[in-house]
Amino acid sequence: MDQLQSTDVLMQRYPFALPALGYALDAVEPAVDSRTMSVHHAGHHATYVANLNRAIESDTALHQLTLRELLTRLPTIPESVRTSVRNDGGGHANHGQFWPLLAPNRAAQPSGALGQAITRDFGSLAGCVTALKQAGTGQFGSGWVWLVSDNGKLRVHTTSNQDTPISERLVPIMGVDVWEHAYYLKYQNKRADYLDAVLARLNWSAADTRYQV
Ligand code: MN3
Repeated sequence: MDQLQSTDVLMQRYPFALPALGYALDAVEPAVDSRTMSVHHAGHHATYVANLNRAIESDTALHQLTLRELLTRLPTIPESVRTSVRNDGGGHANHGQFWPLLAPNRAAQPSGALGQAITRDFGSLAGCVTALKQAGTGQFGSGWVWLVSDNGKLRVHTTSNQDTPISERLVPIMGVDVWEHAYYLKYQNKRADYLDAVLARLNWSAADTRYQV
């Protein structure tokens, strides 16, 4: 498996590669069970990468663009591949930022500038987590719940399917997958229980590095 770090995926160019998880499949038990982790990473995420590569294989002009550039220039992408870039490219970007958030040996709280901004914009980390849970539970159908920076101000945001805040010129600080494939094997329909478990064990040091004042 490619040993790229997950955080590097936005800088990748064609051919795109699945990043290593960076930890064992059972490292996030019990919040995320090893079977879900395996299917999600080697199944779903790998499929987004393969489909993105297949979609733009014959369009060599697009090979010059990083994943970030593809996703911030969606309106300029040829119509024949735009949907795949949006869905499969978005899936690659979104999952690439998700795995480091679950990394073991975690920082249980944000520090530095991000910690201060969360206190400023939500009152406390608990207030932020409550808002994330509420939005994630309320997202209808498949999607993601995000903490984004909108010109430095933090807010909770949701996207449908594999749409990514990057395409809306927002800076994703952290995003949690609320597709059923992220939790159904263990939690069935209980998305709120999955969100409780995952939001309580985020590795905030992965998010700290994404917040630039
Ligand atoms: Mn997923």
